[in-house]
Formats: sequence, C-alpha cells, structure tokens
Amino acid sequence: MTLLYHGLEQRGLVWRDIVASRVPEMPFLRWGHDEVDPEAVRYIAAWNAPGEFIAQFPNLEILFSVGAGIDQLPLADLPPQVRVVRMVEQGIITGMAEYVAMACLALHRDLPFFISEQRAGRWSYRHTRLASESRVGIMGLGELGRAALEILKPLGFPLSGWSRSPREIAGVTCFAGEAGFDAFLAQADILVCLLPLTDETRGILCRETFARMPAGSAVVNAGRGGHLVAEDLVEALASGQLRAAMLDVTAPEPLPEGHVFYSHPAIFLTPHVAAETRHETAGNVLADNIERLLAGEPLLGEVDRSRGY
Ligand code: NDP
Ligand code: OXD
Repeated sequence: MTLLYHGLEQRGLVWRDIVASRVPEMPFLRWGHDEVDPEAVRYIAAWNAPGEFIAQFPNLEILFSVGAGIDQLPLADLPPQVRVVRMVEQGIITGMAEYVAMACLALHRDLPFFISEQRAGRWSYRHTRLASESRVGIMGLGELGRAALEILKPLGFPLSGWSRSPREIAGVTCFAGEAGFDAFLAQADILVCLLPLTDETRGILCRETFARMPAGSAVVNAGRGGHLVAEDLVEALASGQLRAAMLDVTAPEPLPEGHVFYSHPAIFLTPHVAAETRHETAGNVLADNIERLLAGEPLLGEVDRSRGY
C-alpha cells in the first residue's frame, strides 16, 4: 500500500516530512525519484497527472487533487471506481477571500480606469461611490464563495449568492439554479465567479449572462478560464455593458503572448495566483485524510464524480 506524489515540488509542496511524522505507517513515495512498484500504489496526490501516467497503476483507489478544483485531472480516463478527493484547506480559502476583497474593492473604486488614465498622463476626475452602492453577486457558495462573502460583509457591499441547491447565509440574498439565475444577475454590479468547471458551468460567463447584468457592471473570474467566453467579454467591454474585468484564470494557461487580455485597458490579469495551496496547512489536510482513510472514516473534500465537483 503506497501513496505516490507526482509533481508537487514544482508547486513548492514537499509533504514527505509532514506525512511521515503524522502517519509513519503510510509509505509516501516521489514519482521519478523513489523506486515504485506500480501494483502497490493505492493513492496518488497530484495537481495534474496525465491519463497515461494514471493508467500505470492498476490498483489505484484514490486520486488526491492538490488543488481545490479537479477539472485539471484526467477524469474521463479515470476508472469509475477510483475516488477523487479535492483539497479543502485554510490556505486556499484565506487566499481566495483576500483576492476577492481586493478585486471587488479595485473594481468598485474604478481602479482599471484610474490606472489607465495615470498611464496616459491624465488627471481624470471621476465620481466615486461607497461600497453600500455596489452590489456584489458571488456565483458558487461553496468553501470559497462563503469565505469571500464573509470578508466582504464588513466592507458594506450589499451581497447576493447563487448556487445549484438552495442555501441560507446570514446577510446574503441567496438564489439557486436556473430559476434564480436571472434575478441574481439583475442585481450584480460586480459578479464574481467561484464555480467549479463542469459541463453545466462551462462558458457561463458569456454574452447572454452579461446582457442580464446591470449596464456598466464588472466581472471577476477566479474559478476557471473555461467559465469565460473571451470574445463575449471583449464585446461586452466595447459596448459598455461591462466596464471592467479582473481575471485570475484563463483558457489556456499560460495565456499566449499577444492575447488581447494582456493589453486591454479594462482588464486586470493575474496568472492563477488568487489562492495557492499552502505547504503546511495543505500537507496536514492530506495527513488528516490518510488518517481518516486508515480509520475507515469519511474523507474531507471527497468529490461526487457524477456531479463533477
Ligand atoms: P465547492 O465545491 O465547495 O463549491 C462549489 C459551489 O458551486 C457550490 O455552492 C455549488 O452549488 C456551486 N455550483 C456548482 N455547480 C453549479 C451550477 N451548475 N449552478 C450553480 N451553482 C453551482 O468549491 P470551492 O468553493 O472550494 O471552489 C470553487 C472553484 O474555485 C474550484 O472548483 C476551482 O475551480 C476554483 N479555484 C480557483 C483558484 C484560483 O487560484 N483561481 C484556487 C482554488 C479554487 P451547491 O452549493 O448547490 O453544491
Ligand atoms: C485550485 C487552484 O484549484 O489552484 O486549488 O486553482
């Protein structure tokens, strides 16, 4: 019985010591470094392991995602009995809350406009508003959406949220499913996408969605690049339906040189750094899960493969 890790060092995650001290009975081997018997591998921890890599391990039982999302894993090639566990850890949650607070304040206070005016050498006055006048709508009320709402509450933004199933969150107007989508969008001056990428959510940030938002609103995408239709965003910015966007994720990543997002004056781009898996907190969550596994307890962050998240 072996836990194998693949490619984690590139992300600064060296978890061998944490797992060895917490669960010494679980051999934790590094792919490409330690000698590995493929038949003994029951568990793999990886950010993005290709399908051909996974296929080498006939007895694989669990694939642990190093990220909160799982769409980067080769899910279509994964045998149906393999369980998938995503990373639910405080470092990612806190990082995303910080990013959303920064993005909402920057868009609310028209930072893209003021930066572009500064670059052009212009002292351009524009009236500013208070947070109580900018309604923020969060798509996705999971671990990250809820943390984003909590950090925004004391800033005074009127808040709403949208999820697949109905939710109740104090101080937040909650909408759910198709039936609630139009009403949710109609009052999102700043729309923040924190959805998982699934067949249902791919391309959800598109022309039709933007058209249902208040004119002159703004969008933040920190979910996945596949949520956004790039040309629809550029078109909505050109027409003034949207006034600005902040994007942490793109399709593809890295975004190719010369892509319009790099130079667009109304787009702020960060290279998928909104929330990073943190070495210490995440290593301990992996160790917690190994302990739970050995004790036959439910795992933290187990994904419903039929639902896709
Ligand atoms: P969770 O699984 O905890 O939450 C997902 C939320 O999305 C739930 O509220 C769920 O609804 C909702 N949802 C899913 N499908 C739909 C749908 N079809 N319609 C409406 N709502 C839907 O995920 P997390 O909050 O932990 O993470 C969200 C995503 O953030 C990740 O999947 C990943 O893609 C992205 N991410 C990005 C990072 C970055 O650095 N940019 C870092 C980490 C994650 P319900 O509550 O009903 O289940
Ligand atoms: C994640 C990510 O899914 O980094 O954790 O995007």
